[in-house]
Amino acid sequence: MSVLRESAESVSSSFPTGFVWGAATASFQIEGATTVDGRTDSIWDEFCRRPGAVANGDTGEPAADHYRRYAADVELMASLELGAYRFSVAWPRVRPDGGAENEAGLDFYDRLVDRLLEAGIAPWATLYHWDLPQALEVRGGWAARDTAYRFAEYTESVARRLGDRVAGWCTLNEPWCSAFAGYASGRHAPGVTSPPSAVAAVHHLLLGHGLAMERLRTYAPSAPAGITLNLFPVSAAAPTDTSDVDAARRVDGLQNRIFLDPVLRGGYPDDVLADLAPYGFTDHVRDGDLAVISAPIDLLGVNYYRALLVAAPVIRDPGPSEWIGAEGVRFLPSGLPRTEMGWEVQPDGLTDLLLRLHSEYPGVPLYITENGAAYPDEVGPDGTVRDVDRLAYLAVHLRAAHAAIRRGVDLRGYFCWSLLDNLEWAEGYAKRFGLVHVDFATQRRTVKDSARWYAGVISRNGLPAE
Ligand code: IFM
Repeated sequence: MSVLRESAESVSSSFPTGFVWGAATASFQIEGATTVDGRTDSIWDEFCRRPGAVANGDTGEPAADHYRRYAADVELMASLELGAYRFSVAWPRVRPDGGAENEAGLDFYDRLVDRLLEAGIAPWATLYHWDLPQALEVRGGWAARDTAYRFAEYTESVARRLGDRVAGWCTLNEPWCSAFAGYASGRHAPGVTSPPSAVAAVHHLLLGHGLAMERLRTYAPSAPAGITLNLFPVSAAAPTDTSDVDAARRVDGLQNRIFLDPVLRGGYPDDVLADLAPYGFTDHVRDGDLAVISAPIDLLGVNYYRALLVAAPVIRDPGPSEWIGAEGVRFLPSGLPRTEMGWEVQPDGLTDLLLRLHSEYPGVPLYITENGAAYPDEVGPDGTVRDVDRLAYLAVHLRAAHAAIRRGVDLRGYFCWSLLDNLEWAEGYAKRFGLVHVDFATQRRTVKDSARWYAGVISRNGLPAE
């Protein structure tokens, strides 16, 4: 029997009652309309204009034109049985140039939220998915402490307007990318290659998270709120080789613990502080900051794509690197199949990661806020998209999530990345992560087979039998 035709009778793994089933997107990746209704440039608008920064010279226009097509997109979501939709709010719409509030920008999210609620879909809002107003970058961006306070101010604007209707809040999406890809390797906006700026950005992003949580508690007190991190299981290529083990420790520190520990344990890990000492990390940490950063959160958003197998550096100082204090580390293949991003498909890593969070950072409900895969999808002559690889990817990752739940992990939801094909940052539009195919020339949407399969999972609240 084809997976797509399996019936409710064959359900073998049910998810807990009330499990949140959703899909996620981000403002700059789908909205387009970058100069409309008062929006001003974000760092990504500026970055896209740099020759060679983004594949094929792609920009935030037209993206998936969601700003204009949001109502039809909500209908599409309803047809896919989504219980929740995780979107991000564009800071440069709400406070253009990081300055005064812009009613027209807030109005868009107001309309979106209302439309979602009318369709019976819970709105989940992320406040920062990388579109910092360019004017704030000119004033130092996340390397400047002031940006954390501007972020809190912007959060207040959003929470005051949407706080009565949003069902779940994420302050930051993947601060690792904002700090290290944005300010160390420069492969993301703002394209800076300065390790001291990157470590400053880590702390100021986390401070911004803490200050934003305070505003959410005041202006949106009824919905759960937290932060979303891109977390990776990290292991040493040769577990008995002390230099591989040390390289894995450093990578785990920079990727995972540098964010988890301050938020959930109230302090930066000692080994990470030692690794980052040459870059002046602690110069940015002021009395009281960690209390703000570690105020309780209601949820931890986990974005999972793959695991990292790490070997010690063979060279030192290989140029701009995201791995400050671990420059030159090598990431080895495990020999598993890869997605179009070149990322290995490693569902067991998701179970391992969830179990680790459950045991080392207990007590916080977990949501998978992103998981998904890019494949080179095409609309066939019959008008369908037979994305068998994505369907298989989702199936094995949902099984991995279910395995973690069976072992006691408090996992409460899953948001597939992504609802729509979109601008995959520096990779441009060529990498398609959507459940729904977008023809960027015509804006025609085509529901992929994986989306129909996922709709079946949602309606059964469970996976089909293997
Ligand atoms: O597209 C991104 C998203 O914006 C953040 N998390 C990873 C996705 C795939 O690279």
